[in-house]
Amino acid sequence: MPIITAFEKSPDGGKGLARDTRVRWALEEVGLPYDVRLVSFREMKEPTHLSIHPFGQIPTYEEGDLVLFETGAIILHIAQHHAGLLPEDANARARAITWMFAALNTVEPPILDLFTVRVLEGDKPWAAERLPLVADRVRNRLGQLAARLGDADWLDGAFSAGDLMMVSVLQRARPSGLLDEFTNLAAYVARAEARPAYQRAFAAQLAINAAPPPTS
Ligand code: GTB
Repeated sequence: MPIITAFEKSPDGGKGLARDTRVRWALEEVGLPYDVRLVSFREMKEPTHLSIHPFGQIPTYEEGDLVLFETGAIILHIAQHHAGLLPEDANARARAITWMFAALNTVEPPILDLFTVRVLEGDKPWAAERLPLVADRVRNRLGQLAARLGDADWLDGAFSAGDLMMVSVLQRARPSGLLDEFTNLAAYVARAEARPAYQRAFAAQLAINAAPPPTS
């Protein structure tokens, strides 16, 4: 059974925004049971964890001799070895993988910049000036994605790892209010979140993060 790592206590308090949720979701979609090893922020930076994740982050994925980090690589691995997340047709499969890369390389960076300026740099004197610039970059990207999605349920035919990754990335745009500016994208995310596999993944991370702290 694969083992993933996750925050002992996610800073989001169980909203599901930490990146173990997307790996849990992929595992649930393909029906693969998994174990979780929880790590503290201190443990993430210690040699044992650094030997499996060079950047001292979560999530990681261990399966026999195989050790992976980076959610893109982990979810691609899961999708390539288990039915349910990639189409059989070779071209359709390549397009689904393209959407995974698009989510990670083209859509996620401006959304993370927005999180940085809103949350991590919010007290800097220049934050108020920078915020609208970064927000407009997100708006531009979401507008392009919204135009492509149109009124389709998923990005390219049936639900795929490309949708799983795109939705996981879009969820980070929700707290700023920008996701809700695009009604078809907000509905796309809601549609994905209604999937039983997502619900199980969300509940599993919530059970850890909403639990009271240990008393000893
Ligand atoms: N590119 C890597 C991947 O996709 O796997 C990024 C991994 C990553 O950023 N991991 C974060 C981490 O370990 C957790 S998910 N951070 C600790 C560190 O770098 O020291 C990022 C995250 C954290 C918190 C929230 N939140 O509270 O809302 C959301 C997302």
